[in-house]
Amino acid sequence: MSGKRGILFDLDGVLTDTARYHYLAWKRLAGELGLAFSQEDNERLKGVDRLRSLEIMLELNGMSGAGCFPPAKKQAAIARKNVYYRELIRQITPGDILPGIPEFLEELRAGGFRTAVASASKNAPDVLERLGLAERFDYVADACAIAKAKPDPEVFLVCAEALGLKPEACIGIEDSQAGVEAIHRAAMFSVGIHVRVTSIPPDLPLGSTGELKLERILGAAAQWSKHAGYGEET
Ligand code: B16
Ligand code: MG
Repeated sequence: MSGKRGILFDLDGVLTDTARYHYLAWKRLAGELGLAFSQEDNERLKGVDRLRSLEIMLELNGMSGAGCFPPAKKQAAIARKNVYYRELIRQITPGDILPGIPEFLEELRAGGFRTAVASASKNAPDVLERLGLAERFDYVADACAIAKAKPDPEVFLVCAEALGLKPEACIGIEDSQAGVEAIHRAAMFSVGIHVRVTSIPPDLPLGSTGELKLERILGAAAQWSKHAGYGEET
């Protein structure tokens, strides 16, 4: 990995903690639909897109059969969940940026890194605006234009291309298992923030965003590059 590099950020769970708002919105919908839904269940929805999230909820309730929930009813349900979610995110302010993120973004700017947001959320532009971060990234992926949801690598590959970088010149930061798998499949170095590992572990697991320090990440990525056959660090 030499020359220009990119750092690709997930949004929900990395730049800010919207997981609790997603949980509250899903919980409200579940209550209306008579479905059981716990905080533990919510872990499985992290990084997963809206429709797939509903499908997981239905599966957990033994209602995955096609007859149980026709497509139109699914669309109506996820639209309603989004209305509830949007009500909740109105309260987001710059004070909701997770610890260490402003300092890390400064480090990246000073070091000449390119940055992008690789989120599955169609609400990402609104959330970034509310956080006061909309202008801080070189590129924000449009979740509406991403055909294949995480764990597919598409959103990370789209970000790398938009930054004019090869995948191996990029580092992805994620809080979800689906996201880490997507970074892995994009052939990028992955940093995990408090990821509950169920299959693929992040290349660098961290406990919180406060641990995002450029020197540590680059050191670990350099080791990884050698193993992955991308050559020496410059
Ligand atoms: P929306 P990320 C993901 O965002 C969330 O983790 C996930 O829980 C949510 O269902 C998904 O966005 C879609 O969000 O309903 O707002 O389009 O973690 O990829 O930034
Ligand atoms: Mg996330």
